[in-house]
Amino acid sequence: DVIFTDLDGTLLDHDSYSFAAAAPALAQIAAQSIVWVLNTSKTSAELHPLSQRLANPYPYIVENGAAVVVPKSCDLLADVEMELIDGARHKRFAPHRSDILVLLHRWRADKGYKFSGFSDFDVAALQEITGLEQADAELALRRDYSEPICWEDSDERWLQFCEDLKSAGLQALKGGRFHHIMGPTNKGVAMSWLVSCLYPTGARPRVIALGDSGNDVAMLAAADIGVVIRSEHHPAPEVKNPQGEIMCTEQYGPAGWNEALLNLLA
Ligand code: 2M8
Ligand code: MG
Ligand code: MG
Repeated sequence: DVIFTDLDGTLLDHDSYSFAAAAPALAQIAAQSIVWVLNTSKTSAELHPLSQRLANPYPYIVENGAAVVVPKSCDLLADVEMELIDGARHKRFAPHRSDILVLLHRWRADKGYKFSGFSDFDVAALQEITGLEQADAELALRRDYSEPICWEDSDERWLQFCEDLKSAGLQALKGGRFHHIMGPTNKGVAMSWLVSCLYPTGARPRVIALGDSGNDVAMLAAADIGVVIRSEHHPAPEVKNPQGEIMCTEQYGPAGWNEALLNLLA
């Protein structure tokens, strides 16, 4: 097996960001030496300490499929051409955030859309909305490829805004709290690319993916087993036309993650 997992609301509790409830399944993954890949909305800056806290030595996928990042300590994908950013190697699938911000701020000025995004927040404001610790909020603000926003306008204006995004080759993906404005990629695109790099020939392992929100749907649909993690905060996203099997957990967040993986790896 190979595992791809979302973090917030999935392996990490939506409010406390704790993964304590997933400890038994994490131990099982380590015992079986299973390759497991973090596939998240979070930034490369956030993933650097977080992957260490989780004792995960593998590449990770950041900002909703915007890039696969191979940290300095990991020697996988050595023969793949990548950009070197702050000592880590990035395979990029999306435009830079600076290009996205130019458009968003122009539209807000010209068309009067009402929204606020990470570029409007300071560390304290982001902590207030997300409950992140100060150091973690600082890292979440260091974004390379996407802009999470809170929409403060009507549903009708939202549809208009989505049309504008589309004409510019951009899209909005729904995370647990924010709409992520980003280029034409997703967690499924980056996952499939990484699977074909890790297993270029012969039999591929079974691909298990776990996630709780709309931004996870493409990853869940592209997996052999897509696990929808139940949320206390929002309804389960609908996974249309899955390539494999879809299952939903009984328990919420990391407890659901633990439940699903202990069953699947038994
Ligand atoms: C944002 O992502 C979550 C993921 O679902 C959301 O949309 O609610 C990201 O900006 C991420 O960088 C940050 O760590 C997280 C904190 O809740 O929020
Ligand atoms: Mg999530
Ligand atoms: Mg996420």
